Amino acid sequence: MMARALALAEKGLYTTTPNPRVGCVLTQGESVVGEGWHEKAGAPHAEAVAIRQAGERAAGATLYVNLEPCSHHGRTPPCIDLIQKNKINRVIAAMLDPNPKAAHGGEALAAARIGFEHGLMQAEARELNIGFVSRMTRGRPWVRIKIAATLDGRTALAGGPNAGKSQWITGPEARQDGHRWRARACAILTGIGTVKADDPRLTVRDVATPRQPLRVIVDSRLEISEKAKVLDGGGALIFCAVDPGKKLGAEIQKLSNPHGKVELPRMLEELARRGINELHVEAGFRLNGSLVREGCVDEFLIYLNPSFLGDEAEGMLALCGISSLDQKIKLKIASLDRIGDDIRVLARL
Ligand code: AOF
Ligand code: ZN
Repeated sequence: MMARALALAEKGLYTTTPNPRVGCVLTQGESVVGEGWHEKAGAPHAEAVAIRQAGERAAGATLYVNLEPCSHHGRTPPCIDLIQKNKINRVIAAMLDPNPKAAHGGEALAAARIGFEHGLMQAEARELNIGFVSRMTRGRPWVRIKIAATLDGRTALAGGPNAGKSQWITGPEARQDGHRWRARACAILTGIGTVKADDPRLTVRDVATPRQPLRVIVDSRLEISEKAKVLDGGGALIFCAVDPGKKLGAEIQKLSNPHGKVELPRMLEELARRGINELHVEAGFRLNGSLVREGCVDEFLIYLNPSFLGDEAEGMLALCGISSLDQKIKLKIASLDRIGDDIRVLARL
């Protein structure tokens, strides 16, 4: 039943931001009497949808949900009130709610003598809402750097007439898979180097989604051209380290560090403040390296194409100052898959 609740929650993978992905199943004995999932902020919570579907059969039912029912009046009324009113007998949550404004619904239910337990499939539940948990507990998004590289770790040509060219290293299946990861992100981040070299749109195209992530550009000296495709349609957000003298049809925010660069950890706090749970980075080796050096990265999504470009081509990460093997940046492989002719590695710091 909890696996079903998680599968329902996943239907909101592309849409619930800034809210968590939540699914709910109501049962009477062995049979399911109601199901629901949260579609988007402002829409009913998963519990409310499932209870409505169950109607009179909600009384005496067991409720499975991947997140502790909320105790607060937010955009919708508290789910614990609905649970009590509908005489649910027992509530099983995969995990407690890390949102301090909505938490402790379980305690309130127990006080009202409704059975409450949590911990069933907790690891899967945390994984599904990894960005929401990160924002609530650390005040920053979960940061995922996506890289497409050759087997020798090269991401673009470095010199010659095609310097900076990186389209395309991986095959169409891997590129479409990359768009699915873009779609689930709340924001997509790149640097001015990539804007100049590739002129990317940073939109989700290869998969169907009703929502486009926020586009964010790190551009310390505010060098971006007003014709850059990433600015098309407006709504982008640029972080810079100089006083913005020009208008670009995008929001510009100055966040400078003493080196005249964008203060990256503060940028993450700022993105969290704006409700960004998962941040998807598609940048070049310079910004990737700065993010790693400043402790701003949680995981790498790396697509490896079975080819070589050789040592003169650009690498993945600018990491100066590693002089002993003890200093190497160690990762744990979270998953390993074949996507078309390429390999996909998800590795965590
Ligand atoms: C959801 N969907 O199914 C559940 C949530 O301000 P609101 O009303 O949108 O409430 C959002 C909070 O409610 C959310 O951060 C989480 O703590 C809690 N539970 N949220 O969006 C749901 N059950
Ligand atoms: Zn709720």
